[in-house]
Amino acid sequence: MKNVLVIGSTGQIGSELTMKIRNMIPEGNVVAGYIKGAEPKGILLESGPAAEADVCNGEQLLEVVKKYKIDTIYNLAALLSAVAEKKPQLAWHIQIDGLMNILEIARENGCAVFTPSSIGSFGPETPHKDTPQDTIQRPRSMYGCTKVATELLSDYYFHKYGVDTRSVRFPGLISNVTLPGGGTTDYAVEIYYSAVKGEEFVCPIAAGTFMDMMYMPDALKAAVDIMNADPSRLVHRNSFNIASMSFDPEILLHKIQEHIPGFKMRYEVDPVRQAIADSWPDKMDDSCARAEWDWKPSFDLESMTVDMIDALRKKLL
Ligand code: AKB
Repeated sequence: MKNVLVIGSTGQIGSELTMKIRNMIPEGNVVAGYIKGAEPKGILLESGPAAEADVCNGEQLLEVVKKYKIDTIYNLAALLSAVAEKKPQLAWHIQIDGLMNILEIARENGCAVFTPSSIGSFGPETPHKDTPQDTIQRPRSMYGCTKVATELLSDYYFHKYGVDTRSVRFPGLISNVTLPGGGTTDYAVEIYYSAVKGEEFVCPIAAGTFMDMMYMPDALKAAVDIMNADPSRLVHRNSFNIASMSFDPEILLHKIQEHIPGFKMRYEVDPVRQAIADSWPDKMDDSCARAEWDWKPSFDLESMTVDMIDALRKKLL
């Protein structure tokens, strides 16, 4: 990995991943790819090259790949689960037509490709406890359909053309830098903002709904480590289960209350998000990632909560 294009560099994952990779390979071109209306600003703009790189515009992508001699593409363009339910055709267009553009360019230009999958690639028939690496994937959301297709297409390009595609199934990601937009797991980020601001939190997900979650530093580490992994050890490619913590809104509330005692929450369940959440795993088994590329998270709920509250106090107060 030397010259890297991060597509979706101003999004929740991209904004932090671009900076992490720039710090890792200061001698390389790490291009912050963006679409009109989501241009990079501040340190993201100042610390390296930036280029318009719309997944739906193959010619534009090819120009960027050639100009910066890109060898690795992080494809983070996506509509998250709740938004994708409102705009299913657009979600398919970005997530699958866009992916095809990237895979073709990767095939012709020898690039490795990371396109994340998600807990959203599973569905109601999937075993919800200790969800195995290889299991039933019959999601009922458009987001889930695009994630299963992403896994299949990425593996297809590896087996048929030798394109070096690898990825992970991200849990809900929690960070204090850039907010997510339109996901089912967003509540687990927004709750920290309310707690630090001293506001009551209105939770759209019902008590008792367990989902896998992960702190952003671990997610970034996974995204980098899988692309640097020794390929001879990889039995799987697209995509690996990775896990670090699983909780429901009550557990999260009580954890935050240990640090901010007066914090209050009430429920106003959003039926769209709740139906999606009910179909997702409670907790994935990530033993294949541990065995094949030494995946190991650093944060648990307690250490993440301490860090989130500290960072948001500095940012918001
Ligand atoms: C979402 O909630 O849509 C995402 C995800 C789990 O993929 N955060």
